Amino acid sequence: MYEETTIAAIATAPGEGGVGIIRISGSQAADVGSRVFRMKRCPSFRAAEPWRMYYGHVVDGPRAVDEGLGVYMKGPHSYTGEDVVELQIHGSMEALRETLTLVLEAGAVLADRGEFTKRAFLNGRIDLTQAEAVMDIITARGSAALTQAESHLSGALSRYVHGVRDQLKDLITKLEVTIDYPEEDIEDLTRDEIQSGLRAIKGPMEELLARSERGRIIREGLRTAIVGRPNAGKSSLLNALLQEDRAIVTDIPGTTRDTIEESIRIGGVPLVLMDTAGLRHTDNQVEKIGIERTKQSMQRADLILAVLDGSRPMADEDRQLLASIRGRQAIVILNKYDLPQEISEDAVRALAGDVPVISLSAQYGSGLSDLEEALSRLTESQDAESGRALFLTNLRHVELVRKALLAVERALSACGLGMPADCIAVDLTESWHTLGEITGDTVDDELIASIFRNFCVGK
Ligand SMILES: Nc1nc2c(ncn2[C@@H]2O[C@H](COP(=O)(O)OP(=O)(O)OP(=O)(O)O)[C@@H](O)[C@H]2O)c(=O)[nH]1
Ligand SMILES: [Mg+2]
Repeated sequence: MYEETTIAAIATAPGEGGVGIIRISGSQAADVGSRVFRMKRCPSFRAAEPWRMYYGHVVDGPRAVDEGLGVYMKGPHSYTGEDVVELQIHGSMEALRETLTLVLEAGAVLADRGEFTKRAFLNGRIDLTQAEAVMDIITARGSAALTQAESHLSGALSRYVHGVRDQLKDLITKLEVTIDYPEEDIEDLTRDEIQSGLRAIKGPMEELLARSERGRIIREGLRTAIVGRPNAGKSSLLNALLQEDRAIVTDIPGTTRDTIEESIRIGGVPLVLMDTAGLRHTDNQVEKIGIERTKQSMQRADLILAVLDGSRPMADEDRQLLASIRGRQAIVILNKYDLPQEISEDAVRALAGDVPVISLSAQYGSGLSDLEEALSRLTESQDAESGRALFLTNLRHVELVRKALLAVERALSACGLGMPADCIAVDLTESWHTLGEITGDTVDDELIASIFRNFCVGK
């Protein structure tokens, strides 16, 4: 089916750029390319030396539309595994659109989102984890996310999944021997073997899932909630970190009503900073809703920046806040350090436990570098961890591993209860099948279509 159509799309980002690329893939790629691109030293792409750049012009009949370079990549040694022609022209939207129109008139059809990568998958060039890694690289925020995506692209996740599936297959085979002779019970030896085999799978799988929480942070950023009493200086702190006047700052308590989210990068990991409505008792309806949102943000946060006005004695709201961050990942900020201080670090630790306490002045910027340093230390340790181990950065993979683990756990307890071999085999087969969905060995067309729908056009 796929060989029948030749697809084309603009592969570079919309907007102005020095160079823009049109990608054409399919059995007719060379012919389609030759119809719109006239090369100086070669009559057509069929006659061209593959993987060599040729200078030429995009032409519309006698009219030259743009000049550029054309390259022919012969299948199966191309991104899609099919014949591919890429035209590198000037990166103006006008030139690219006009060239794409000519390419479509010459016989190509417009590519769907992710269709180039989908063809690479269907042609067996890459598996599903690698296809998804391509998209993760394109959308990576921060160096740690990029490192992980690259490792998935190189097949690290596939190798892990294949390894576990092989182990499961071995165990299933051992069980099948017993199933074929139903009158015989599973021998103790086999049972022990199966149990220890399952334990060897279970442990690493649990570790992988635990690490995948880190994976989410790397992908989406460390969700950081700035919370505290009204007028403590939360919005001032947000603005100081962003180095711009993003949030409204006034001396009226209760200025911020809605949660404001902004992304910044400190160290290799992105932070999603959330400025929130100040915590206090109020009868104002709008402020009440704002405070409710603050509480939600706090719950969802990976990190809490608890801001206190250090120039004023601790209030009940401050005490409640400090007590609520006990045991959470948090940094306490004593703001307004430019004024005489009323709150000591010891008083903070007595309520919040052993947390970093940083004195600074959001308004004048002093002490801000201490906070940035503390944040970078936090993200650096996450960076270092990410460099070493494999993790799951994709929610689809997390869900599948979780499901596969449940099946392994069921099989283990079935073993322990002395259940018949075929019962155990059912769970193991389910686990094997579920893991196969990660790499795409056992997926249906519907799922594949939905995965590639999230891709961008031209990839
Ligand atoms: N002296 C001094 N004043 C500050 C400092 N940081 C903030 N302020 C002042 O404190 C007041 C409140 O600051 P905001 O940043 O609006 O406080 P907030 O915590 O966002 O307050 P709400 O939005 O009402 O919850 C403003 O008048 C700021 O100028 C500081 O470091 N030193
Ligand atoms: Mg505010």
